[in-house]
Amino acid sequence: MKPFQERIDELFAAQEALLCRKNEPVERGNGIFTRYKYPVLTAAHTPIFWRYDLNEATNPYLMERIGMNATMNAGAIKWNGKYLLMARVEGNDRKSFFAVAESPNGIDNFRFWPYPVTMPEERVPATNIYDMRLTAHEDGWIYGIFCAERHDPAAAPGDLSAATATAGIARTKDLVNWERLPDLRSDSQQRNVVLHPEFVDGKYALYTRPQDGFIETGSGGGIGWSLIDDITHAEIRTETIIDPRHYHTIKEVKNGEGPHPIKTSKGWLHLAHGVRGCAAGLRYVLYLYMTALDDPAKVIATPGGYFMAPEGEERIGDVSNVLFSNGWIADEDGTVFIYYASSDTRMHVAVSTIDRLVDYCLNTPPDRLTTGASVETLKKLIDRNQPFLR
Ligand code: BGC
Ligand code: BMA
Repeated sequence: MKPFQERIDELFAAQEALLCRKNEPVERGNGIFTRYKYPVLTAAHTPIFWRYDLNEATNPYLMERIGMNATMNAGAIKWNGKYLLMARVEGNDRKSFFAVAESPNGIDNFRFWPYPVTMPEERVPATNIYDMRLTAHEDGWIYGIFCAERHDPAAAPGDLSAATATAGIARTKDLVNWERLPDLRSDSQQRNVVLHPEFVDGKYALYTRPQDGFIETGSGGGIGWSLIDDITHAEIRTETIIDPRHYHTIKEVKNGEGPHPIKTSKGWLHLAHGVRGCAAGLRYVLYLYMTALDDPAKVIATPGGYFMAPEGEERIGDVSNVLFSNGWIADEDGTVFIYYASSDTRMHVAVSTIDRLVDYCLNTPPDRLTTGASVETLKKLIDRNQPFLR
């Protein structure tokens, strides 16, 4: 066996090469966005000193002591000129936790901060927390809203899978020290709850996703909207569905808001996920929609079908056939970095611009819900293109 120090040096050198690898755009896209070749975060990006005991006396074989299984579903924010991902890191023990990874340019060189987030507990501690949406609110706080999962106290004896999903709420000024607020009170279970960045009618505004059970949305009709009187005791009193699910679409079974929408001159630009069931299980894809500038709950554009779906290696992972996004960053120059996870395993980036994404939303035909209507829509484009064909 090589000397201990030599083995350690090799470990660090190999990781350094991974962390410093330059990312490359994948050319020949669809004009809407550009994918980047390498995942921006994987389990191998987590610090070596999280996983290994570096003391030869207690770890002579230099074995991993705490395994990291995946990095996924990251919130995102630009912070002091750096691109930050609030990753959902999942250990080999299936517990997720939050950890910040920082990049100078948004596309590569993501490096974890030394410690994961210590999230204060609610009155009833959660078993698992995941999928944080970050919102720098106009009240001056940065909020993180995430799913807090607990074993269902009403579960039948022996049923160890029945669980409850609740929106956990916390806020911070520095992304290190968090103040935990009471979980969102709601008659239904909630996942994919997102805070709108501005006050609406003087109130905090939440995108919600009511669901009857832990997995099934049941009568939960889609992405909801609710105004909240007091964010320090957040409670849903009224909830309206603004983006409904629909039979035989990409969001037949479930949908959910991604990160908070981006404000553009033409309206609020939203990124969401849609889910359908198939023989292979649930298929998660990403879609966009827009709402009115003066009324973020009023849908003004619904481009049909998916915006991004799993491709190549993205298709495979712990939960295959899944793209999920809860983080994007709009830069001052109009560039948009879309951070998405594939198959609950790794994080990627795709890059576009506000202008392109708005053009996509306003000019992609909506889903008119039947084959007949889709063929008519297609024929119209073919007709309009005739003069341009040589
Ligand atoms: C998992 C989530 C998943 C949810 C519903 C949770 O236990 O951690 O990733 O979205 O179950 O399937
Ligand atoms: C969900 C999400 C994600 C996850 C997806 C696929 O319900 O909330 O946590 O990526 O399932 O497992």
